[in-house]
Amino acid sequence: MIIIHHLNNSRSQRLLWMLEELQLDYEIKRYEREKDMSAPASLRAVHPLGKSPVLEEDAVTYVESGAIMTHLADKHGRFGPPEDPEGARRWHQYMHYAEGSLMPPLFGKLIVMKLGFLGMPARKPVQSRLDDHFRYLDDELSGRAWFCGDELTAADIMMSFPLEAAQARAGLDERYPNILAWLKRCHDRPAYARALERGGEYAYA
Ligand SMILES: N[C@@H](CCC(=O)N[C@@H](CS)C(=O)NCC(=O)O)C(=O)O
Repeated sequence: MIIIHHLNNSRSQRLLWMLEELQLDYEIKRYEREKDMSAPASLRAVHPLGKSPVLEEDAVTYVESGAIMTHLADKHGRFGPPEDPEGARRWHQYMHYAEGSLMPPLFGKLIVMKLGFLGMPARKPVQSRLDDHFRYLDDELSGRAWFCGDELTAADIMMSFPLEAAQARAGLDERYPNILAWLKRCHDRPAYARALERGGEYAYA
């Protein structure tokens, strides 16, 4: 049995999507963010870092979205790296890029905006870094439906959270039509809709 420790409005939503794409049985344990957006202390009883997602399967505890996705893709033989070398290269790149390159400036923007007046001098440079990413990604999606080619892979599922958050609060708009079309393709998938239904509150869809 799979148990997913799911925090509302968080990265764990994309793991529900992956589980729905794989049509697996799973149980959701829910956690509600505190007023300051942090996870409740009860999540620390599951893993010392107290972050979501956490996946438990066969008495093993998995953390880090990318590692969890890779484990699921390997185990079930679906949504992993495409067979063609270019598709596989892209898959590995985007599995890392989502958390390693795109989330840091998004988090930076969140902090800078929270700082209000104090954060003013940092607004432009942070947004300019984000715009570099959006331009690059829009170009990457030109002429291909998904990040690695013609088929949805776990790399797309990893990329969904940062790009949803970017659309909600970091200036990802109609200047980047290929990304918006890709987001729509993600949101149109029946498994995505089922994951939303099961996950509860999610501000970014
Ligand atoms: N790189 C980790 C990040 C985990 C993470 O920071 N999760 C956020 C949810 S979006 C969280 O639990 N935040 C609550 C907190 O930090 O207290 C992953 O992808 O799994």
